[in-house]
Amino acid sequence: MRETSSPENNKLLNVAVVGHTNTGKTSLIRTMLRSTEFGVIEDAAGTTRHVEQATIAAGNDPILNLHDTPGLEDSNALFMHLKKISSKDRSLSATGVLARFVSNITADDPLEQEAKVIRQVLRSDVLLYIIDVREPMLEKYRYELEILSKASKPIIPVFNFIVGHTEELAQWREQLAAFNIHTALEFDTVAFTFEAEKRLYQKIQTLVDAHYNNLQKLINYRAKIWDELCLSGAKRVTELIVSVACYRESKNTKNGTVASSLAEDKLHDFIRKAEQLCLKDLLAIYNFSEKDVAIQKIPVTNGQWQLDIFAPGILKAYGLDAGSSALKGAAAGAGIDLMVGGLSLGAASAIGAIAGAGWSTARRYGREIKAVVDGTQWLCADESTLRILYLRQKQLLEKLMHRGHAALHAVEVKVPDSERLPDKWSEITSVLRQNPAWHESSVSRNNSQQYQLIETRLVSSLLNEG
Ligand SMILES: Nc1nc2c(ncn2[C@@H]2O[C@H](COP(=O)(O)OP(=O)(O)OP(=O)(O)O)[C@@H](O)[C@H]2O)c(=O)[nH]1
Ligand SMILES: [Mg+2]
Repeated sequence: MRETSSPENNKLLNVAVVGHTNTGKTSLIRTMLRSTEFGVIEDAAGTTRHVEQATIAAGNDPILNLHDTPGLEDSNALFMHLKKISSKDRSLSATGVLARFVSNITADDPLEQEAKVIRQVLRSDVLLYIIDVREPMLEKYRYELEILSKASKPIIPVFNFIVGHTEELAQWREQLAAFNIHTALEFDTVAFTFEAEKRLYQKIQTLVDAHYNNLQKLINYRAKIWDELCLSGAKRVTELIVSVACYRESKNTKNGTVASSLAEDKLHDFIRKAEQLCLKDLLAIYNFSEKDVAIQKIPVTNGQWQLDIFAPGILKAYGLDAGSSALKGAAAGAGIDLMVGGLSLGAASAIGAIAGAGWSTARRYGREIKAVVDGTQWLCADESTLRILYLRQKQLLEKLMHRGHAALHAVEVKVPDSERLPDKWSEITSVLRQNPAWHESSVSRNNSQQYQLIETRLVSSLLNEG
């Protein structure tokens, strides 16, 4: 325990979120709260009219209060007003000038909105100053900074709207240095990463030492929640891959092509529905709204994938080479793969296999063997379908976890398919195909070592840990 770390009277840390109007103050608070319920967000100036408070907790322990404030609209007028106060009473300190301003303001004063902000600033321990980097550092921002620094509270500039604005960002950093502000955060509220949030708390830790331990508690708590969230997403996708790879649709070849295309339709239908359900679950797990989906450019409309998994252009859309040897032939449609444990069930060899097989083989492969005798075959999801299913969910997961944004400024590197797929992919899919009973969760499946290994491989590869 750090000596200095018990805040006076167990008072919560108070963080004021301030800045020019329409810079994303309310959006940042929503992101930090993981809630779309807080405040009102609009692409218009003066959306937030009053100071609003929300508390961030680590489980049941409240850690800090966030205070949303109205945007500063007329910093020039406020600056001049403060100057007047200080010239009238030269004995006032900078903070004293601010205090005098807020105590003398009347309800109908044109600076009443600004007074609400300054009142909260004076009551807070640290200020998050939100900047829309798309705007140059105009005079109004200089005034804002001059005014805020009078409060003698640590100021952490937070750069918002950073995506695609590297140059402007560099300019802002340079100009803030002139105000002796050398620490700032990049925090795109919509392209948010857990790392950025962690850095934000760590910055506050260095500036407000009395709250160090409490903030550490919050960081650890949030890290745990984040890991669990990532894991449940990856597990949900694994469940999808497994259920599809294990799935079989029987078709009776004796009834000819009609039965065959019916079986194919049924298989396609099953896969589409399974993917759809997984999408719905993932959006729910990550608490993604329609708007988030649009901002992250996820190719989903009304909760549905824009491109059907069996659409002709899908291989290309997911960067798969239709001419690659692994996919040749397989891409033509759902293939039949009845290689069972090295036991080929092609009609000719099946006869021999049955003749030579012992009781245990017959028990294990009984259904397959009977099926061959009956002329029943099974359709399984083919290689290209499984690959697309995997790659599409992996891409989706990355977007949902906002991982993709870490490399926003980098040119996208084309990674060969083989490296994007999990280690031993073919072995995984082949084992899954041979275990149709695994297509649903069961005690025996979940206790099987072979299954657990596959699950671990898929999960760690989805989380890029493989
Ligand atoms: N692309 C993008 N848009 C953002 C981001 N942050 C906020 N916005 C949008 O910017 C607009 C303003 O956001 P608000 O959170 O209402 O801004 P504010 O600073 O609270 O505004 P006032 O309360 O009016 O002072 C909204 O349309 C948001 O959706 C961001 O990081 N990236
Ligand atoms: Mg607001």
